[in-house]
Amino acid sequence: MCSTCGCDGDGATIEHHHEHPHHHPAHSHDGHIHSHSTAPEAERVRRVAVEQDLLARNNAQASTNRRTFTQTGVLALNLVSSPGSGKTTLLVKTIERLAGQLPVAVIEGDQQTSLDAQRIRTTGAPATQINTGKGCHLDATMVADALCALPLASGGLLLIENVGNLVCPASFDLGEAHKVVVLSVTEGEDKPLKYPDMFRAADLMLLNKCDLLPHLDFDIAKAEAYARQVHPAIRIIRVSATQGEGMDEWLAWLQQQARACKVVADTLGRAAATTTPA
Ligand SMILES: Nc1nc2c(ncn2[C@@H]2O[C@H](COP(=O)(O)OP(=O)(O)O)[C@@H](O)[C@H]2O)c(=O)[nH]1
Ligand SMILES: [Mg+2]
Repeated sequence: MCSTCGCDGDGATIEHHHEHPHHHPAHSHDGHIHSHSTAPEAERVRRVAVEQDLLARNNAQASTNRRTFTQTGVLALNLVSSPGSGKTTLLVKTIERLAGQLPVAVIEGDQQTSLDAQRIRTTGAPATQINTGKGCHLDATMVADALCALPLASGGLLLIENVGNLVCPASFDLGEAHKVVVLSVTEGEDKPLKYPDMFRAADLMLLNKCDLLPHLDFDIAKAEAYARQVHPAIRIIRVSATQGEGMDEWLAWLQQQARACKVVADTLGRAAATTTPA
């Protein structure tokens, strides 16, 4: 069960391309977590302990993932948003624009279907789909398992599209360098205030579908102010995945972050080489 909402993630399957989907029990979410105030105190304490254990185990696996990314020199990003904000569209356009410049691999998270992984594969990029079943977020073990089937190139990108949900994915570290929250202008300005954990957890907010602004009653300055109210240091880029606005700034940010990851990996590699006895 998810420690945040009590949803059941036990039925997750990972579809490796060219393979049949298989049941994936390794990351079982055990425990039964609800936060009803009427639960007896002992039961409440037990549930809090289970919840803490669940998050501790996730954090341990996330650290292992992060070490892998750091040593390999891969920039791993966790894209989070509500359903339909344009994550997959953004990923497809991003991969197309980066062709020949940066190697990109993608992990797709949805409760059901491989539709998004199929959309990514049309670009030629390798993609692995994770279906979380009743689960509402990806966890670090799902990502570790999905990595087995994905090529990670030094200096390249691993883009992880999380399950559409502005709540639970905020609590689950996948080992990413940054969470990137996508908010589309059709969702209302108030979402950063209503879901502050997510906007606090993200280092970058992509404000998508800006091409629709002339048709909407959406106060973009207010949306940005709300995001900064909950996370003063959050970086914001206004984009339109379909029309291209802001994509240059987003791509420049990606390139800069990817270069920084490669520099760290190269430095670690040289340090390891000089300390290894001949
Ligand atoms: N007008 C407009 N529509 C967009 C934009 N980005 C995505 N969409 C549309 O929004 C819908 C949901 O997009 P999708 O990428 O599937 O969202 P996801 O659920 O976050 O992966 C699709 O119909 C897209 O064509 C955008 O920048 N502008
Ligand atoms: Mg999608």
